[in-house]
Amino acid sequence: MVLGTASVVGAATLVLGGVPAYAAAPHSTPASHQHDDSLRDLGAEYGLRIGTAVSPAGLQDPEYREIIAEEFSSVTAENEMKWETLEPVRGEYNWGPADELVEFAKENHQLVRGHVLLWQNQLPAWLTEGVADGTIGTEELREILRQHVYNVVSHFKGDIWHWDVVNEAFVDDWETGDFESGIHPERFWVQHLGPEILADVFRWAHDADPKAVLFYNDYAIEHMGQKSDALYAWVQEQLAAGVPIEGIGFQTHLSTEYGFPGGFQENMQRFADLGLDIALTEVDVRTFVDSPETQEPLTPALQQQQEDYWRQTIEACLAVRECVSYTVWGVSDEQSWVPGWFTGMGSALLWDENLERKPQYYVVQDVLETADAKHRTGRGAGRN
Ligand code: 9MR
Repeated sequence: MVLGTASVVGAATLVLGGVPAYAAAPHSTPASHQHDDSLRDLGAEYGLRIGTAVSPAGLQDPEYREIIAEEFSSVTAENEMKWETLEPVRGEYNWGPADELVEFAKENHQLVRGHVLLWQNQLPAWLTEGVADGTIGTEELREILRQHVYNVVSHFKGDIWHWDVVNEAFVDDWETGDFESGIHPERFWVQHLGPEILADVFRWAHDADPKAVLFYNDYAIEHMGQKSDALYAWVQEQLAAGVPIEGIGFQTHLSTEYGFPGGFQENMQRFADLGLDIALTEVDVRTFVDSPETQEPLTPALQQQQEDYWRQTIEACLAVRECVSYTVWGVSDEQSWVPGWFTGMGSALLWDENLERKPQYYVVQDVLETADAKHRTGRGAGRN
């Protein structure tokens, strides 16, 4: 992801300002919310899978495992299906960590979202260095990619519900320059193999596992804007050309620095109306916190804003019948990617660093318990 420098500087200043009184207050559970319905059971009433990203560290910890098993009905490997982890040495695949997660999912009757086939990040050094020094030329690169897609999709064939086939290929709204098609010309794969490579990867993945549902996945496409419009136009073209794109993954990494994405529900709906499934694939809501260790929001207003954003994400998903999965990007704040990437920010998930449920957990639970019964019909009847 591209980080805004302004936000990083702003965060550092706020943290230096000291710890507010609110930071010391423990999370409280409202009396009316002390019930035991898990998110996965509540989601099941709508045909909605509730998922989480899982890391090997999480999978080793018994308390963590228990939460993942009890609360979630789908899982995504946070990093273990990415190319650098799967093939750190050319020709030598390291399936172990990903296989372990797939096994765990089977034991716990969970579906697996495969993440990710084509992405410019977390590529193995042998690949990027080979391209940079010219020892891997264009034709060979294309063949390496094709082989990788076949290897990976075939290895997991039958075990993957959704594949994030292409990840983060479009230009962001805040980037300036002449980006006619909306597909970023400078990201690794398009830079070296041209924009048509995106469609090829969908075709290869479909050949290797015709039953997996194939997704385009991205961040900052939640709101109606240039990026989501460009993606929408591109997807329409691809569908007309018979490219097997079957879903759109809205990552949904939100921050209290920005407003809630404008038109989120309508935006999901327009993609759904093209005949696509919708997934919220990496939901988290970060804010300014006291420290990376304790991750207490700096003010009650920020905490409130986070809760409000969580409510709106799950409500928007429920309101779109084609929204079949809602995945949060990790379990506890302690293992979230956020503090490492955004100085001064955190508290982005539903469990705190002690694996206690946070107020935002109860917000999501409450929406699932009280949402309009009309959302309970029809969902998931299609491809899942
Ligand atoms: O959560 C992942 C983190 O552990 C990795 O260090 C990071 C490296 O690129 O990737 C994070 O996951 C990303 C996901 O794969 C794609 N969308 C953005 C996520 C957060 O950066």
